[in-house]
Order: sequence, then C-alpha cells, then structure tokens
Amino acid sequence: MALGARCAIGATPIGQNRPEVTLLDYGAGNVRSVRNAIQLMGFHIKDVTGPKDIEKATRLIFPGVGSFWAAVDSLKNRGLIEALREYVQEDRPFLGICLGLQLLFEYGEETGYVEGLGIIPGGIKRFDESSGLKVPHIGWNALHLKQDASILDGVKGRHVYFVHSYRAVETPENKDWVLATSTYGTDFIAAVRKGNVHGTQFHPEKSGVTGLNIIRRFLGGGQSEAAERVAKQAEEAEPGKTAVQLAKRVIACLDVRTNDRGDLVVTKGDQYDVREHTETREVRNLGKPVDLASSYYMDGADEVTFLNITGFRNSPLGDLPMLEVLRKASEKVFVPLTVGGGIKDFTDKDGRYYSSLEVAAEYFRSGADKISIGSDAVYAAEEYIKSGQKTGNTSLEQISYVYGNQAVVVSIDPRKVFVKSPSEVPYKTVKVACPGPNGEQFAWYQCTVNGGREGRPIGAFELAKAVEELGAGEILLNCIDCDGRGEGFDLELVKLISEAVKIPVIASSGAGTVDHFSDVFSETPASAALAAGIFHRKEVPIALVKEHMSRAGIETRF
Ligand code: 1PR
Repeated sequence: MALGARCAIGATPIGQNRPEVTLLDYGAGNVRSVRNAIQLMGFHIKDVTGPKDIEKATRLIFPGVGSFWAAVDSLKNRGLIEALREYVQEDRPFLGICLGLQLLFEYGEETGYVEGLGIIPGGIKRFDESSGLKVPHIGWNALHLKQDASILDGVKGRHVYFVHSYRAVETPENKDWVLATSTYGTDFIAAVRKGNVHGTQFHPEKSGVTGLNIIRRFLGGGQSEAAERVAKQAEEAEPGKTAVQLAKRVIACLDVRTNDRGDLVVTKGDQYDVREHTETREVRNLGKPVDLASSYYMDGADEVTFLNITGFRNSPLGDLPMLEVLRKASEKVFVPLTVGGGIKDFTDKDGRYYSSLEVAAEYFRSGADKISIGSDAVYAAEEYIKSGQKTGNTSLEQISYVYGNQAVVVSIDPRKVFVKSPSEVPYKTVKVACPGPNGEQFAWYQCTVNGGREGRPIGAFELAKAVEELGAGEILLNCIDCDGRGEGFDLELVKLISEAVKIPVIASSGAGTVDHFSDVFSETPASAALAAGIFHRKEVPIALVKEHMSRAGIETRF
C-alpha cells in the first residue's frame, strides 16, 4: 500500500480545520521554504518547543540545516534527542530532510566523529574529491529508485535538488532502508524509508513541483487548491526528458537596489553602470524583485540569485525591503535562493554592532539557502595570503563553520588587465585569444570591491584558491568587462578559475544567446551559468536556453 494511503487525513474539506504537522526547526538555517511548502499544502504547523511536542506529534518533519555537530548540539541542548529517537523507533510518520536524514545514521564525520541517532547502520562521510570531483555536490541530480516508490511516485526521470558535501552509502547492513540512490562520483543514498519513517538527502522543498509533490504525498495528500494544482502539474509534467546525472544549472540573477525615488527595483548594469545613458541618469528599472523571481521560477530557472548591489553602503539588517523580498519570494519560489550584498561585520548608525554571522542568520531566516560574500571575502583572502594563517574570524570562515560551506558563495568581480608578459605581475595570467589594445598577448584578472569601484592587489585565480581554503562552497564568477554586453561569457576566465578550484563555479556575465550557454558548458568545467539582462529584457527565455542545452547533449533539468 502506498504511504499516501496509510497517512491519509480523513475528509477534511479544503480551507477548513487545517490538519497539523509538527516541525522540528532548531533555528540554524533556512527552514522557511519547508514551512511555506507545508502551508501551501493546506496544513497548520506546530513548532517543536520541547520533547512533549515530539511525543504528541502525528506527523513530524525535520529539515536539518547547518553542520552535523551543530545540529546534534542543538538537539542535545534542547533535550530532544531521546524523544526524537523514540518517535522514529515507534515507526510514526517522519520525514527527515538533508541533515534530518543524516542524523538518523550512527555518526557523522563533518568535524571529527559525532554520534547521530544510531537508527540506520552506517556513517556520514565526505564525498571523495581525489579524482577531481567538485565538492559540495550542488545541483539537480537524478534518482535511482530501489524500493516501491511510495512518496517518490512520479519522480522517475526527474531531477531533484541536492546541496551537501557529506553522504551515506549503501551497505548490506542498511540496504533495507534504501529507497533511492543517486550518483555523484560514486553511488550514495538519496532517500531512505522503512514503514512510516522517511528521509531525503535532497531538498524536496527546493525541487520545484516534483519536490512539492513529494511533500504532498508524505502528508497523505494535500488539503488546499494549491496542493491539487501541484498534484496535477506533477502528473502532467513533460514526459520524455529523462534525468540521468547532475544537470548543469541555469541561474537567473536579480541585481536589486533602491532607485532615486526610493523604490526597490531590479536593475541591470552595463559593465556595472546601472544608470540610464540619459541626462537624468536614472537607475535602470527592469521590474519588481518578487514578481521577476517568481516568473523565472515558473519559466524553469534552476536557482534565483538576489544581489543587493548597494549592500556596501546600506546595512542589510536595516535594509528591511531586501529581507522582505526574500520572505515573499520564498512563498512562491521553490528552487534555491541565494542572496548577496553587504555580508560583513558592521555597526549601525545607532552604534549597535552586528557580526557577519548575525547578518547571515537574518538572511537565512528570511528564506535564503545560500549567502554570497563579495568585498569582505577579498579582504579576507588578501590577509590570508599575506599571513599564511587562517584566523577563523573572517565572515567567510565563521559562516562556513556554522552553516557548512555549501551555504557560502563567494562572488568575484574581476576586471581584465592586459600585460605584455606574465613576468610583469605576481598574479596568474592567461594567454588571450584576442590581444589587448597594445597587442598584449596576456592578461590577469584583477579583483575589485564595492561593486567594481576599487581594484585590489589580488588576482581572481589567487582569490578563488584562497577563499576555497577559507571555506567557500561555491564561486560566483562575474566579469566586469563582459557584464551586460551580451557577447558571451569570458571563457578564458571561466576555464582558469573552474580548473583551479575543487568547488563548483558559476559562470556569470555576458550571456546574449543560447549558444553562449552551450559554449560555456562544453568549453569549461563550469557547474552553472548565470544571466540577468537577457532574461529581464525577455530577449531569450529560460525555456529556450534549456531546450538548446538539451539538444546540445548537456544534462538539463526540466
Ligand atoms: O561586496 O559583499 O557587498 O557584494 C556586492 C554584490 O553586488 C557582489 O556580488 C557584486 O557582484 C554585486 N554588484 C555590486 N555592484 C554591482 C553592479 O552591477 N553595479 N552587480 C553588482 C554585479 C553582476 C552580475 C550580473 C551578471 C550577469 N552584477 O551579478 O547579474 O554580470 O549579467 P548579464 O547576464 O546581464 O551580463 P558585497
């Protein structure tokens, strides 16, 4: 019998007496999307405030976020470990997501050996990157179903969203738990199930309609019109495109700032100049952040990135509109959201000091899955290269330690500088296909801060390697020269950086045609490609980009 039938919730009429789901949120990251997904399905959320709430729960969802040790610590401090273990051992309806699955195992090795709940035999270990695998495993991957699918009915042939560096593997001892595996380098456990107890390594709440339908099925069917729509959409989802492996991601980017009238708008620069070339020099206004984000979600964007491009001037905690954008967007957008701009330690105008960790926490709580650090990461890398010492105090190190490196992106804003010979500069250079204005055959990529306004004594290559060591989980690689030009990504730059680091690299700046996407994926190891202008101006829809990539033989999520 399908689990859906076992957990079915009577005949509660739509909109009345919403049934309850208990949510175990220990406040360590973005659980907003899980909340939004549950509410969308027509359920009321009861938060766990103590062990009693777990004892009384009839359905429990545990979306683990952050690091293994931090999660165990928090559960221990709140006295929840025993109640949780008993709940699962009693085979009561349970869905653990990501770390919520991992904690069911005996131990994790993320920061040394840490004991888990010990329900599933085996441990959680890091992906093996020795053969050049990019870790974290970030993106949309395929599932191989091992048991009758139950909550996974309908996912065959579709991609779901993963973001993690650690995983469990199937062994003879835990084989009876394994519901689905996925492949990244080697096979790993993507979902578990025994009786009413379920766990997914991927994020259903971030896996679009496919994922929402998994949550709906776990809840025994939806209790709202939205849930009915999800079921219908999942059923009607285009057949014939079969997920095989990790897909190359297409990301829509929204540069957000207030214009001169004080409205929060999506803008777009031309080589980072966001003002119209008119007498009044108004900030270019391309639409409203939440509306655009949700339309890109509907069009098939694999992720949405918001960059608060004046973050270096305005404190993000005081910048309530940006937090509100995240909160509103996460109600409609069920794919990952990244937010950048102004993530650093700061003191506000009233003299209140905020650590970058508090700033990041506020963004995560408001709906961000990943935060992106720009200028502050440049200063941290410069210091690290100079001293050769990690202090553990930089925003990058601290956020990565608490939330895991998969939640930390470093955004690089480099500008190309031509040189006659590599010996002219102490930075890594590339031999360029198109020589510079004075016939220069080489170039290095100078990092900038404050939205490209200030060049720093560090190259993109050196920065990328340093931030990887300091705890970045992904690199968003912009290019000031290409930004807004529509002439294609800087393939020399993307190749240089994505070959230099073991973490995923997002190629950004310059997309103008569908061919630019297939070029960047066939000529470089970039994991994702980000574009802004062509999507905002509706020149090339996301669906067309994806059709083209698929025809070019590039794994694509539909
Ligand atoms: O330094 O931590 O406060 O972060 C500031 C963030 O804001 C950085 O990620 C930085 O890249 C971004 N930013 C600052 N100023 C600008 C600007 O445009 N004036 N935007 C800016 C960067 C570049 C891309 C753009 C792509 C694709 N925008 O994000 O979306 O180039 O564009 P295209 O497809 O139209 O070519 P901090």
